[in-house]
Amino acid sequence: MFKRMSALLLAGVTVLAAAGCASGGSGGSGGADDGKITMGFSQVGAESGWRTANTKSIQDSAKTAGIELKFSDAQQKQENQIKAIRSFIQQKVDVIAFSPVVESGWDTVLKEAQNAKIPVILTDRAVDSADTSLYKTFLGSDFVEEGRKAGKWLVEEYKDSTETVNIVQLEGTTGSAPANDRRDGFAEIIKADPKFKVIASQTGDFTRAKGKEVMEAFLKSNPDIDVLYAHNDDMGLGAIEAIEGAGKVPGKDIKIITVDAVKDGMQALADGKINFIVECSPILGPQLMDLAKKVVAGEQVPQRVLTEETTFTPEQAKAALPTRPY
Ligand code: GYE
Repeated sequence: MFKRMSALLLAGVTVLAAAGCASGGSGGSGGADDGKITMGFSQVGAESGWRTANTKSIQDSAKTAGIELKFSDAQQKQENQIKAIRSFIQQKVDVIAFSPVVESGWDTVLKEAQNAKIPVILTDRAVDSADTSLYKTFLGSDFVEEGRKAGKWLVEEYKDSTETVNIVQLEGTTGSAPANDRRDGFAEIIKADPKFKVIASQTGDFTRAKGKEVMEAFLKSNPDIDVLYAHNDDMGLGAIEAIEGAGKVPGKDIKIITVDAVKDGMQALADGKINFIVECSPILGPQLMDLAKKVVAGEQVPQRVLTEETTFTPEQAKAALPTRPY
């Protein structure tokens, strides 16, 4: 009798252990014993075309990879992301991934995830935590390089001119990695020639509405704007409305550089309203799911995984548009 019972118990333990193993042996079980990986994902919000494409990529690839996704939209608020991460910890998910709205202020909650032995993957945006053991890897673009690419196009465009070039800048969300880095990369390149002057720079929070509003204010206080550098397509598209509203021709009276290369941006580029777009790929889902599987299995992954990106002129946009997936 005792023997039979202990055999049964042993069998039970083996099954449990196997389930634990399959769900990653990372401490979290995701509440399911079916061997499926559960990922908690805290998204920034739905502020731009880029973000919509990014969300779709993550949701679609979770399905394809057989990963159960708990998805939460933070509406561009850090406090909502912290709440979501805490709730993922409570639910004992196998892995947490998130795109941090701003760079600072994550150490406490990341420590909580670490203590709960739940691995964290940074997607798209970085944190400025000194302790890099708080996350397993960071998947996303090199935003400084994107800013440099924007600056290099400008330098080339005005290489024969000796006159001052008045630039206005629409920055992304204050304190976010892409806003900081795209500003710095651009500044690094244009500072080589004093004819380039950033005469106004303000956040448009990565949205079309804010981009329009801030550009209207720029136009009112600066009669002589030569160039707009917008940290994403959406703000650039909002600014185009403001420029047209002021009776000027976007792409001619004011040259426009943006970042992202989502469909609406590419259409405006093909139409000559934007002059140059630096690509930033939102299709991070497949790589994210791949990294998640490895991390949950306890495999080593590189600390940094970069996305490959290019740039587009109007001609290149015309050629790329028919097959552009987002
Ligand atoms: O460029 C912008 C979005 O973090 C790279 O966020 C992302 C940026 C993207 O709102 O459109």
